[in-house]
Amino acid sequence: MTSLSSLVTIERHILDQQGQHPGATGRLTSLLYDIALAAKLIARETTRAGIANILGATSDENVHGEKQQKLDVYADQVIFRMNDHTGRVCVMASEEHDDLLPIPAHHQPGYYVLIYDPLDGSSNIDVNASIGTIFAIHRKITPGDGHGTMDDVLQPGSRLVAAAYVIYGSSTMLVYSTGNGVHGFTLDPSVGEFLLSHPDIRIPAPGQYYSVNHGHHKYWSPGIRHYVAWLQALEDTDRQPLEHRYIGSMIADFHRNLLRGGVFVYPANERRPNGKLRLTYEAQPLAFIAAQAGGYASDGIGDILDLQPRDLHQRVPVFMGNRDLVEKAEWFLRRFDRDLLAEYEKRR
Ligand code: P6P
Repeated sequence: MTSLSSLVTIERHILDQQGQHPGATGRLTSLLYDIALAAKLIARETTRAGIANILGATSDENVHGEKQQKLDVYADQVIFRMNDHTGRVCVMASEEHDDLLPIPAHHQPGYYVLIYDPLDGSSNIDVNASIGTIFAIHRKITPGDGHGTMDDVLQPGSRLVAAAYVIYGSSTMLVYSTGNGVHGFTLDPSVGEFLLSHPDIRIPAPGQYYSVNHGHHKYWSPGIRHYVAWLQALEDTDRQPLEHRYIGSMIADFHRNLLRGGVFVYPANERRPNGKLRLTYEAQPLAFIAAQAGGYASDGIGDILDLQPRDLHQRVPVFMGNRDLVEKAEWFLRRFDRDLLAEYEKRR
């Protein structure tokens, strides 16, 4: 029988965390609870995607020209509908929509900004690989208590109030931070509750894994090639190589590296001069979580949390994980890719 003292639900934990914020109003707590509820609804569909005829692609494409999978349309709609009427959010933005998602006119806008990637790695749905949802939460910074604007959304990651991701894998986990460490919860489907399973996650050192798509090698810059060779210890007789693990679903790769130590790398390359991953709803929230777990996230030049986003769907090169492994990437890029970095810096 599980002892009652060990049954910490996400609601209990968020409330306890809130207790550490004197003057907290409980609005963020309620917003995080709404996010956990949306995660449960999405988890229910991901675990039965094959049965619920929710597999496969729709006939539509998203703003990036990517075929929309039925499940990410469902996830996008669930998250919006769980938050559009609560009076806690002033504006939302989603990977699936070109523009902002305003709060419907008949609902009172709130104090927070919710930006999300409803189902990252959704191209893996049909092959049953782990996929994930990513959330970023900012405070409204524009004056007044009306609807939020793009200025409220395009804030540096250093101003994030909270970030979370959900991984739908062998079990469903929700990992979040409000700036007081990183905490993981595992969904107990028998009771429909997220229960604390990974308190105070710290990224272990030294990192064990590196995650990069070797199929892009021919498009890599000299700096990236030298960095990956270093990760593989190709020229070092006195150093062990890191293990290569790459699922092609960032949340799954990020989550393993967070728990076991390692670095996730999606660099700029010849075909993607700004990388593939988006700043506001992928890189920023994961950089926030990585930093809270004692790690670091860089675009190859500096801290991703310091970047001022220019566009909602702006892409950014990403190196996330153990600080020493990420800073090594910065070193190799400075050493071998000076001209490329100068060009990238103009677009940064
Ligand atoms: P590639 C999924 O489409 C995604 O955005 C991330 O989840 C994943 O890490 C990456 O793209 C995979 O991209 O180019 O290696 O197939």
